[in-house]
Amino acid sequence: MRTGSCRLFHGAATAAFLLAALSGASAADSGPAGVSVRDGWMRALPSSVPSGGYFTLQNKGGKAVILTGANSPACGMLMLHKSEDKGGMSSMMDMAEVSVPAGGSVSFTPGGYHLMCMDTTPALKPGATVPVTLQFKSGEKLTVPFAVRNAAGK
Ligand SMILES: [Cu+2]
Repeated sequence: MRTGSCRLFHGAATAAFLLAALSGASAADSGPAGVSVRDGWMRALPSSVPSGGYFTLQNKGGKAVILTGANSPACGMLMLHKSEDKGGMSSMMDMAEVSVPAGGSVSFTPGGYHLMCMDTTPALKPGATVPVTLQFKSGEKLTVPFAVRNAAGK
């Protein structure tokens, strides 16, 4: 019965891990199942100028997720924006929600959806890493590190 006991042990180890993860503070910020963030970064600009945050939100889960907001200790306020080109004039709109379909992804890029970091703190300096927490309509949150780059995006 070697296999049986091995499986038993594995099950116990998994349960212990899950318990540890659930009781840990970070577990509450692990986001909806299957949802992850890739290539998160924020552009540091001279103080008091709003800074953009960019990333790709991937949803490998079985149902659509809806992003409703974001926050970061590096920003007084972190807003969901979308840049739009209207007759050669670029403008930004506040977005109340951004939906990511099941099995899909949404890219936040300069010129499209982006995060807008208002009232930046000194933590937002090139070379640093700042945490960003994404909030979903389900009430779940996902906290990920964003790299801070300079005005040129490097
Ligand atoms: Cu903006």
